[in-house]
Amino acid sequence: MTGIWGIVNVTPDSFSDGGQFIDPQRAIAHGLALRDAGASVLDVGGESTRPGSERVDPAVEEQRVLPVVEAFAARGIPVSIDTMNASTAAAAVRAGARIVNDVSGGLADPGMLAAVASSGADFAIGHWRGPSDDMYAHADYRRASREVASELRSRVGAAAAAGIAPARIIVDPGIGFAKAGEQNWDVLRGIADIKALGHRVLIGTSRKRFLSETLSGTPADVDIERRDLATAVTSALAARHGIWAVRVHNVAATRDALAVAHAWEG
Ligand code: PMM
Repeated sequence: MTGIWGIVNVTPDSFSDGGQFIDPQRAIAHGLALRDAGASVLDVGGESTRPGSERVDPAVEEQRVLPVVEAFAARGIPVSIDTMNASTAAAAVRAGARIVNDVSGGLADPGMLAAVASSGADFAIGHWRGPSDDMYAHADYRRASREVASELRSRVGAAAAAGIAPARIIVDPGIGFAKAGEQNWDVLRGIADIKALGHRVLIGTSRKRFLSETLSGTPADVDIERRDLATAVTSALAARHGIWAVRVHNVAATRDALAVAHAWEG
């Protein structure tokens, strides 16, 4: 069964829900609603990684996320902390997070791998080629899924060398990160290359720009409802391809899509 990670962005500027949940009480209420809708993990983030965004001071990031992580952990809800900062990752695990989700796979902060190793948390390694402010400068691939898989393999090797047991590692091809338009579809078409790494695979397509581009045929954004419908379809296809979990904003839509996909599979 494909799991659902519900996104709780405690940020003023995330890609599609920026500013809605910057107040911790609203973020907590939102996360609880996502849990009730069927999320198996709540993924809490305090720094936007949308294209062009700037880095956030780790102290500000911690202020945003720690009360939210604590509130979910106190209710026994599995929490993932979406951060590129080792200090935030360590603090969030102390506050109860069970998974560190680093979209940079440990590349952004040289202290990340050691922090995760000693924390005992699971580690979601995202494929990444550089900070969001100029990530499209690195969007150059011949065989996208092969290159993403081979770069992820080297990050998995670095994580294992730092003492993170392979069973604790999750891999994520980083949809939208240093990948433009069709390159994202190339990665998804070749998802078998990512699965062949032998780890749990997490995918985040939710509301991303490449879906808008596919629906509209132009770089213009389509509205949230259409992006959520497109995301629900990618969730169903992820289930079809044996993906371990999908990271989404609209948990209810993906829950329904997965129920239908699983019914078809029998
Ligand atoms: N995408 C975003 C943020 N965190 N984490 C993982 N593991 N995979 C992703 O694809 C991913 C992520 C950016 O999306 P958002 O700004 O809508 O949260």
